[in-house]
Amino acid sequence: MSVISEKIQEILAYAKSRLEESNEAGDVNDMRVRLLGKSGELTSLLRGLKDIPPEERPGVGKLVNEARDSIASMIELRLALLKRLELERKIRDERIDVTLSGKGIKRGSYHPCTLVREEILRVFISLGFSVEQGPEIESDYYNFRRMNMPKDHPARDMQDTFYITPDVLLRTHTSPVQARVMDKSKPPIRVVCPGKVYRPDDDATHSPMFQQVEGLVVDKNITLCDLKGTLECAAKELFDSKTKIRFRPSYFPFTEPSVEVDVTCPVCHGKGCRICKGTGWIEVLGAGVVNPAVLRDSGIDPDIYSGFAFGMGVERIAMIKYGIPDMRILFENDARFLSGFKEEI
Ligand code: 2NM
Repeated sequence: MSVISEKIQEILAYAKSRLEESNEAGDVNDMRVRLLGKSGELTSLLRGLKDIPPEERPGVGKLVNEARDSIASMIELRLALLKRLELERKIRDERIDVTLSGKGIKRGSYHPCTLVREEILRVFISLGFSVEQGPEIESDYYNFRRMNMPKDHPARDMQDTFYITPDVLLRTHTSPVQARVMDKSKPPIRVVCPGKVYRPDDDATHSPMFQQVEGLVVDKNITLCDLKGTLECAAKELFDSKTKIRFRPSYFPFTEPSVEVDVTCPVCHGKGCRICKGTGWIEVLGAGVVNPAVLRDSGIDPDIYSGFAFGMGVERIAMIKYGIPDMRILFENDARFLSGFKEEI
């Protein structure tokens, strides 16, 4: 009896010291198997009960069972302690310092052409124009015929064209939008038409796809003076308030008279520099008084109404405004270039 009792005390002491050294739940579970499992020492003590005198068996059995219970509760206590320590470690190590400054999300910026297009629109909207858009795939009829350019017209060579079929093409200008506006509305008309246009040219100053903003005003008594006043006002808003403009005679089939419009160089203010090639002036758009034939084809009586129209290339204005030497830079989408434009619309 006392031998077995000593053995049990030994096992209990062993269990206590080993459990106190166990710092992982896995080790504690190994101990459970070792001490309480089928081939554990307490189990073999129970098996040995048959070899001791029958009258001693109940007492020994009780001792062994008490030892089992006490080891089981030591194991549970140890596991609970380890779990609590692990939680405390996590709370300590994984704490988020909410006072640290954030990493910051990189903010995108508008493309310079978007900035310029929206700025142009803003200026004309402030002058009472409304904005209209139309299809990029157009009919020969709206793109050319309605712009006073029948199939054999020499001016078609001025605007080399991407054809889809002989009668369907990628619009070469946004003028067809204005023809559609004249079809559906009566004067007074004041519209600006922004959008992508397509021409098969590709070099430092031409891209096969570029953006235009064209404008159209039709009302009674509209003259070249109204055109000049409107464009002078817009140029002062778009560049700077000291900007002057000048008209040079030109030719478009859809306007008569037609003009090219120069502004005083926004970089050197007329002194002469790289951008204006030393002339102090820089060409920014084409314009004119709407050809009476265009009005008539649109169902507007040219004896009662007259109009002016203008058209500008957004990329070209962006190049002038930001001193960009090659148009292709605007289409490469190199983030190092684009991220320099932080203005808001
Ligand atoms: C330009 C230059 C001059 C123009 C004319 C018309 C319309 F619809 F009235 F006929 N739209 N746009 C026009 C006139 C466009 O771009 C350089």
